[in-house]
Amino acid sequence: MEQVTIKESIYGDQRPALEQACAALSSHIAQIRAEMTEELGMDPVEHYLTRIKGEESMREKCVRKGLPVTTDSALNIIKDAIGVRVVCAFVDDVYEIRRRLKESGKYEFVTEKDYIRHAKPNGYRSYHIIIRISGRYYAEIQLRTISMDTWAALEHHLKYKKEVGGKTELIVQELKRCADELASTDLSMQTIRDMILEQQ
Ligand code: 0O2
Repeated sequence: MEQVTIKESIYGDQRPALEQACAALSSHIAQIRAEMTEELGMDPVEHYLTRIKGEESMREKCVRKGLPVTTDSALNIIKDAIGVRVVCAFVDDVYEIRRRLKESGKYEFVTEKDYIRHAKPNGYRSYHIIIRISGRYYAEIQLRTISMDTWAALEHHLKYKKEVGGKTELIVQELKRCADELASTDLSMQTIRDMILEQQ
């Protein structure tokens, strides 16, 4: 008789609790979004996504980091089993959402990386926060603007393509130039929004 082997989840028996923590974080972001929409008279969030890192992707990350492929590595050493990406219209909204998350006092802020004020050498911009929920699960929150998100998606896509004809250096330079131009456009858009708000 054919034997079917069911692979155990890398999250062990923690998966339902992890999903609950992810759902609670998602509702909190929805609540912040609703409050800000009410106050600003416009929705500051273009879209947001929450996810539990896929089984294979988590296993691959453990291997890539030289860690044993265990529930402990997945939940306690790697800190993005829960992931949230909030894509905002304007740069100020990124910092405002960060402030509201922090001031809610609901989470322990473990690390923060401001790749907006300090872009990565390749031009990557985003605000990353690792939080701990109820002293148990880690989550990575990425906050960024639409332009930053578009650039990251494109760069991610290109990273996996083979460069043809030794043009790698040029591609890297051009990507960086695009990232800087988008950042400058973000600043102009923010200034326009500030002027509109002042007029109102
Ligand atoms: P995935 O598959 O998207 O989750 P970490 O690797 O998380 O332990 P690191 O690299 O110091 O630690 O974290 P960092 O810099 O905060 O980056 C975490 C995530 O941000 C990455 O997750 C990417 O999703 C994204 N990111 C960081 N740098 C870049 C970049 O240059 N380009 C793009 N497109 N995305 C980036 P993972 O785990 O690498 O991958």
